[in-house]
Amino acid sequence: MTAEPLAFGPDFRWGVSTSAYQIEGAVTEGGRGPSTWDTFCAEPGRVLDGDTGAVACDHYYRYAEDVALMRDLGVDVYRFSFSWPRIQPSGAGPANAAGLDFYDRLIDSLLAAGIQPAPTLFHWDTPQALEDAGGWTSRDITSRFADYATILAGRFADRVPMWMTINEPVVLTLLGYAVGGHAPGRSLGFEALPVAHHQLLAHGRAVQALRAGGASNIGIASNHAPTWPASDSPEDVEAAGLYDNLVNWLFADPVLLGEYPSGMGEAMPGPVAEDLSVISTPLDWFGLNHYAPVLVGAPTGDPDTAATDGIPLPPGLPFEPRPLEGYPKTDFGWPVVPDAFAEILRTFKTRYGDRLPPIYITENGCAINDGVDDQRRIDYLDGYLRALKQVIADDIDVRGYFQWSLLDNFEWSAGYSQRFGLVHVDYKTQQRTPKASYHWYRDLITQSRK
Ligand code: PNW
Repeated sequence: MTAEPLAFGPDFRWGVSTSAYQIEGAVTEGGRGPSTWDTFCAEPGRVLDGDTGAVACDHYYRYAEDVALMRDLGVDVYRFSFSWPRIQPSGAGPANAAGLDFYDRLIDSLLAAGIQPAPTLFHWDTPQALEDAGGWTSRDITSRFADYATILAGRFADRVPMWMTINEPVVLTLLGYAVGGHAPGRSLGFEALPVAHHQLLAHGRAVQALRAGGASNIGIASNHAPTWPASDSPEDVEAAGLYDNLVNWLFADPVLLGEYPSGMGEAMPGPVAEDLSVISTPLDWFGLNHYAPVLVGAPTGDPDTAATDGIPLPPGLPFEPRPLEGYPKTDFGWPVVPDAFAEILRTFKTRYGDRLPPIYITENGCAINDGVDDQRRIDYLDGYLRALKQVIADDIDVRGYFQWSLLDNFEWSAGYSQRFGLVHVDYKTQQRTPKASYHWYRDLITQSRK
């Protein structure tokens, strides 16, 4: 059986994604201040094998080699993130010149290689000093974030053609503050809801600050996936619906509709109605990160039925994630379900209609730990891109796809055990070796431009 060749039109934008803490290293250099992830990694038992991002891929020093890898790959766009504690070591006050200089060098070398820089302002590395003052539980951080956005626009708006504010506010809320599996490691349960509101408000304020500073073409990078009920029982359907509101619509509705899903606004702090008008400041595009669907049922009280990736969930939750069987799995244990990718895109179209701006896929990829012979990554990408192509043919306006990730890198609480890269990294020598999937992706990009 030979499938039709996979190609997209010549205008479709191809990219790769990374984030600062996951690749840069050099955490005490160039005047960088500590972030919550430096602190979290130093706490015993938080990250697998005690790994940290102290060196990571040494990208701070090897960025030129990484830009050359992207040039040879042929991507149009590179999505990376600014490290807030490199730009403002304590999260407030004047910019750190050496931090800005690093991103100048990176951005200029990307432009020289014909690659558009597409930075994210915040990918989870909160300056520790801000965390000490309450972090994302405190409304004050939204003012700090707006100041930070102003600094970035002032320095880079002349050269950066595409911007995004915050990466996956849902993951910082749930893993960072509700269950504590990510930095800052807090276990607030439902008390973490203000963290969602403050990130959304920070997003809206940053959009306004970026535009005021001359930046344009602004979006967000939000993680979304279908939530499937574990059975047809009314209890499971209700539990899955709740979970769906919490992980998907709590984050997308305020941005795209200017409202919270019903009942959820009341749980939020501050002048919520006023805030929603800032949060829904129109975007030029919506960035969607997608990995895998989630199966959810009503709580059984049996700790063995819940799939929590080893993170203990607070007791008394009204839902319970369950293992999704019957699909191949990546080495991280995430199910491979290309149809779910199509489903979430169609759901966005149905839910938001004309209020949905053009979409970019700002992350998609898989952990496959097979070294450079990563045929299983090629199979994953092929399946997900075929699903995407079908959705585009059905008239959903998706303008680009940014694969996660260019390099194997620091996979948060899983340390270096999970490899998402198109390029293999030997963490002892820092040697980069393109994998089979890198060559496959390059050929796909070439084909699509014909
Ligand atoms: C994203 N989940 O994180 C992040 O944006 C990346 O930094 C990360 O490396 C990548 O996906 C792979 O994990 C996620 O639990 C973390 O569903 C957790 C989930 C999804 C995405």
